[in-house]
Amino acid sequence: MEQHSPEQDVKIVVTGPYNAGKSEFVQRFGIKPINVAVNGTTVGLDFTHEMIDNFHVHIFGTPGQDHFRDVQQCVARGASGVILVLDSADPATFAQVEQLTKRIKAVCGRVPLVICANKQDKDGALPPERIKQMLGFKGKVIGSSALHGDGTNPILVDLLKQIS
Ligand SMILES: Nc1nc2c(ncn2[C@@H]2O[C@H](COP(=O)(O)OP(=O)(O)OP(=O)(O)O)[C@@H](O)[C@H]2O)c(=O)[nH]1
Ligand SMILES: [Mg+2]
Repeated sequence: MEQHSPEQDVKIVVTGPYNAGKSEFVQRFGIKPINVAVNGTTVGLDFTHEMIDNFHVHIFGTPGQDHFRDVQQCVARGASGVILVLDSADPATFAQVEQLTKRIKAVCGRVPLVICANKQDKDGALPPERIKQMLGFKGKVIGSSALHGDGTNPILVDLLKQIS
């Protein structure tokens, strides 16, 4: 008889500065993604789920605006991995990475984190290697264009590898 390994539930949180493309990223997964937003900005959360290998992945997106910091922590609590989305063409927002990472670690602990260098399709987008260097980040920085669905899946797969 064919053997099936049991599926494993995994919660992933997608966070990052305002307007970086978090909701667009989450929208690339699952059948009917949810986005709780007002006038195009997330005020609640993004949510979707998808099977990847034997993982049933539950993907939660946080708001980006700083005054929603309590909501960010509420949405992120208990996640086993973090995708931190940046707008690669907006380096002024990179200064928020440290504070956001601290805020998420406070509720998730020291879980694997991948930086998504999003909006690679935009003129002036900095390449992932340059962003990694600017941040002094030791982990993975992977490029994507969530708008076109380019590079989003490999980022999630890479994070899942680090979790399993
Ligand atoms: N060119 C380009 N635009 C993108 C990309 N990803 C997102 N956008 C656009 O950037 C804008 C903001 O995207 P959102 O996904 O709403 O950003 P967010 O990070 O969820 O924003 P908040 O929830 O308000 O913090 C929208 O107009 C998106 O269509 C991308 O890869 N390339
Ligand atoms: Mg959003």
